[in-house]
Amino acid sequence: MVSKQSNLCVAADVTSASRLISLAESAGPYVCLFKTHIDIVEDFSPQLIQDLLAAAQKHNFLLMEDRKFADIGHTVSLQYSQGIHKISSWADLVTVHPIPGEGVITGLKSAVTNLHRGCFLVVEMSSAGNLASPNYVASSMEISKKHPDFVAGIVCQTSGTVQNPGLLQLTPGVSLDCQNDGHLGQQYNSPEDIVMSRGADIAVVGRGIIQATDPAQAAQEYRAKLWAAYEKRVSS
Ligand code: 6AU
Repeated sequence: MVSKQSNLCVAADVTSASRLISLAESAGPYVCLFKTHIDIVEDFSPQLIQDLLAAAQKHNFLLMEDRKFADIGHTVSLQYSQGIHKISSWADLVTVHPIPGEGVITGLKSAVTNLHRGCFLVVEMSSAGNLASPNYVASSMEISKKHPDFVAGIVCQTSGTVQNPGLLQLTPGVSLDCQNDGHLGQQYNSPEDIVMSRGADIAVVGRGIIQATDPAQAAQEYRAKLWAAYEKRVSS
């Protein structure tokens, strides 16, 4: 983040391998994290993973697979390491719903004994009407404390949810142009609000970049605004 002066994570929600790699090449220089939903890629192949890893190395970003694991420990350990995507073999980071309890984390950890891997716990969502109650958030934060060797951060919306300075706050729902996406439920804030008022360390931008006419230029613009807000917050 510091060397690239970037607290931008791009949400690369695209359905073809060529678009995914093209985004990694165009937005890659401006992001610290490249977030995938690998199960929406229609022409997935192991070669795509090799190409993503090469882009990650070339442009110095980490790969996050937004799998949102949410099952019992045994099942998530298989979902993480097996099947056609073999997520644990390439994704530096994954997302996890704490709804099953601590076993979801011990299950994931059991699949990656020798790899340098981590997760982000999704404790609050950006969507309208989401079910994260204050009790759910508090209990989820308790779980996060038990696994500092694997929980790298928290996906949440509110400043103050993350009080442990050892955890990064990742916050989606960021747009320069829109306040929502209609009946689909997403809710957006500006880059300044997300960092200054909502406490994001890293901000997730999807359609604001990937649907822009020039994704590289949009990524540059979001990076500059988000980093300026971050520097302002940490120096105030
Ligand atoms: O900017 P968008 O709305 O095009 O994309 C937002 C991205 C999507 C969602 O799957 C993801 O952020 N997301 C998450 C994550 C990161 O876990 C949590 C959440 O509460 N809201 C949300 O939109 O790839």
